[in-house]
Amino acid sequence: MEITKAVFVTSAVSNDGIPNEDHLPEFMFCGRSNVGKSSFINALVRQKNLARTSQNPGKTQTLNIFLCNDSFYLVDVPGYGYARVSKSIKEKFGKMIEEYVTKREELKMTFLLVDFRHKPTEDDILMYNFLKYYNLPVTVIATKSDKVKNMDRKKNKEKIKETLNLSAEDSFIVTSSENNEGINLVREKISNYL
Ligand SMILES: Nc1nc2c(ncn2[C@@H]2O[C@H](COP(=O)(O)OP(=O)(O)OP(=O)(O)O)[C@@H](O)[C@H]2O)c(=O)[nH]1
Ligand SMILES: [Mg+2]
Repeated sequence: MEITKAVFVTSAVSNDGIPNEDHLPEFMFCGRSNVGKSSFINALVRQKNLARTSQNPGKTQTLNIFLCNDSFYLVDVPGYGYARVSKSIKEKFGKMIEEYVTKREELKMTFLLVDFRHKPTEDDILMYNFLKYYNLPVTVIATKSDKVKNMDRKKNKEKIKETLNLSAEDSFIVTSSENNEGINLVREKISNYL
């Protein structure tokens, strides 16, 4: 599947702010701050600046909704694990994502982004278990593969799967928004669902 049309719809701070009267399926991209969620969405839709990205963590601060091919939504959410965000903001982000994940019937599949260079953090493990608890299909996306040496790929892959205790039914895809590795596999995941 190609995403031939992708438009920003709105930013929301709660489920009520997301218009979806047609009940189109929604796909969420979550993960640590700076892991590359917004860049990944841009790679997926082949647009440079649809989702706003930054070198500094903490860029995305709301649920950002993009309508694709007039038939489904991609949802970009604030990252977690960013030390310099105040406690009250962290709680606000946490509540926003929790409400979205637990109450949103249109949310059909989730993508958990982790950095391919590093062992998943405690927050990553919590997020993965949280999504599993709500019976949401999870695809783990390892990001920034362009920064990983060939000789380290196998080792890093195993480390991530093992640390998250990845279930057999969940997919794991190595990707790069720089050179587009794996991006097609994620488009396929979405089109298989559709
Ligand atoms: N080399 C490389 N850099 C990447 C890749 N994906 C993202 N980046 C860089 O990582 C930084 C963070 O990217 P974002 O997409 O803004 O990250 P985010 O997860 O949306 O961050 P928050 O909105 O703060 O939660 C930017 O400097 C991107 O250019 C990748 O695949 N390869
Ligand atoms: Mg972002």
